[in-house]
Amino acid sequence: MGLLEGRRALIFGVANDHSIAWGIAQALHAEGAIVGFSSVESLVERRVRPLATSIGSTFVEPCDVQSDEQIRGVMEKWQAAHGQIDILVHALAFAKREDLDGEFVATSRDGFALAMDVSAYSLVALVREARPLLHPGSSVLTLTYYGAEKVVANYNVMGVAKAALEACVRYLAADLGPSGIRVNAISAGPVRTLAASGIAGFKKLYGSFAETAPLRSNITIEDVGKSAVYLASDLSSAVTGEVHYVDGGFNVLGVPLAEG
Ligand code: NAD
Ligand code: 0WE
Repeated sequence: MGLLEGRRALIFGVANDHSIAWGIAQALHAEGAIVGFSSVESLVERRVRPLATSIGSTFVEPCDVQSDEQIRGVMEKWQAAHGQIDILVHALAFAKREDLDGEFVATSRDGFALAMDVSAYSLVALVREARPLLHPGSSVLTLTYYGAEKVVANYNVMGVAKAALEACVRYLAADLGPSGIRVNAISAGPVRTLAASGIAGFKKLYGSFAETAPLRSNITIEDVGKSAVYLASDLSSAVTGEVHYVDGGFNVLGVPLAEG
């Protein structure tokens, strides 16, 4: 008997089999959850549908999270197909590539607004549109990164957006807690996903992470999936508004220098 037997999970943010959202989908599925997906239209048929099929899932709907109307459409289709949502996963972010390099002070007004809209506000919009389908015991999960708290070179406007996202988690947890709905974030260490490819300095950051983190290893999408099972399940029944680190202990270091 799985920890999530019969639970229904709707997951936003699978791009390919390297995606953190895919690691979460597989882990939830392995514990018995029924999983459905929403991704940007261009990825749906070629990338996401085959992955969904591989775990027996038929629900794959396109959605640009910048559109309330498209989000509403996905929730309506989910309700028709599955009824309620037991687990809602938000695993997406976007900033202009030019804003993830050089000085943060150079960030344009529209680059700032875009990063905030896609990477932080979209969680609020997803939860608002999903709210009629959420119920006591439902769990909402998002993905964040350490650059929200401390300066990480080149992360720039995404750090500001992740700080906003983490604050959204706390305010949403306060709003939805009285309804028995929990909202948490996983702060993951660096993972080589599509969103990390071609990022200035990512390779160096990724390598030094494994040399420095207390557990002396990079983290995997399977590691994130296992913590997602905990946060999605009754195992975390009294946990809400939290940022849960899946980073091999990196965030506890005061002076992150490789030793021994
Ligand atoms: P990924 O590229 O696999 O996933 C990012 C997803 O965001 C893609 O599926 C993309 O289509 C989606 N997306 C972007 N703009 C969108 C829009 N307007 N509407 C709908 N979807 C949109 O990369 P990932 O690393 O798995 O990213 C998932 C989450 O994990 C992100 O929130 C990211 O910030 C976070 N995260 C990543 C790392 C890392 O090192 N890769 C570390 C910590 C947190
Ligand atoms: O959240 C992220 C990445 C999010 C992201 C990635 C891209 C690349 C392609 C958002 N927008 C875009 N826009 C694009 O055009 N991470 C946690 C991974 C990441 O990104 C970094 C990192 C790390 C870690 C950027 C700079 C420095 C470190």
